[in-house]
Amino acid sequence: MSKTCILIGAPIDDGQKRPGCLMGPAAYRVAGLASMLGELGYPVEDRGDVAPHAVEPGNCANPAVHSLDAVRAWSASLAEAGKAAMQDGFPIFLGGDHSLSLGSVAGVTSHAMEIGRPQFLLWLDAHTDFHTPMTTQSGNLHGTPVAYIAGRDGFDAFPPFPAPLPAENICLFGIRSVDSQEHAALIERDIAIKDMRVLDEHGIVAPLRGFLDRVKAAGGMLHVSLDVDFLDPTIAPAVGTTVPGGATFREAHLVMEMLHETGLVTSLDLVELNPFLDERGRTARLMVDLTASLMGRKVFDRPTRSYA
Ligand code: B3U
Ligand code: MN
Ligand code: MN
Repeated sequence: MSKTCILIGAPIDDGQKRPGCLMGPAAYRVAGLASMLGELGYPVEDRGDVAPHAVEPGNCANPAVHSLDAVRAWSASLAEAGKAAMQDGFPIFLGGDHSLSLGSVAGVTSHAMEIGRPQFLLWLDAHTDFHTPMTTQSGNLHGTPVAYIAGRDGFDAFPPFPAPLPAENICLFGIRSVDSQEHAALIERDIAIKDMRVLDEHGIVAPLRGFLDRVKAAGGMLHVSLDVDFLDPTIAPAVGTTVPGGATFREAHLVMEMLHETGLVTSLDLVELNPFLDERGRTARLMVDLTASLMGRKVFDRPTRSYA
């Protein structure tokens, strides 16, 4: 029996300045995410949109940071929803901007900690999202979750991340935009950075397989965080921070198919979709189709013989 897919709407757009991401969960529902999962044979439970928790006001010494309390409030509720969903099935967080991962990854990691398994993270993104609230210049907290998850200092306004992930458990994939403060912090660490220079030379298969082999050998749980801007803007225009030179349609599907074949993925974020910027729903539909590949949709099943 397949795991139940648990849909968790996270209509948050406080982690950046352009309005619209809060329509993301609705767009995924309209694009047929639940029926696609049902057709693949998964029971689906849509838990609706999470509401942000009430939190005491916090503060941050960096005056550029905006919407701190809103993001803290969302993080608290998403961490709780994520942890609960891990006990019941396979959570899919429907964003919302990438600041939602401050909560979603905290929640799934608490669960992994409780059951005594190591948590791994695959970050599919044009950006490294490795700022802290103290280093960000844009003040957009969607640029910070990887730093939080890796246990960087500077997150005093947030609860301590449950069991920060060691560098070897993180892979940033598709990277092509890094700020100097992020670069300085990353260069000191052993986080795998599969930037476009690496992917142009080696393709996506070997670098991805290298990381997945590590997850497998460690008996890890794998959270995948898919930012729309991982994809090339010509195929996925509905995102506020387009960066040219992203993953092609075929590369992106292949990444997802490989992830499915390993059977290692235990939770998923779909983030940064801004339906207001979309063209007749094509980006929302592509994200649903990529999720279908991740969950096992394929052209041919090849149980016994190769068609090579
Ligand atoms: N690093 C820049 C840009 C950025 C990060 N994540 C996104 N954009 N989506 C910043 O604002 O932190
Ligand atoms: Mn991102
Ligand atoms: Mn990004």
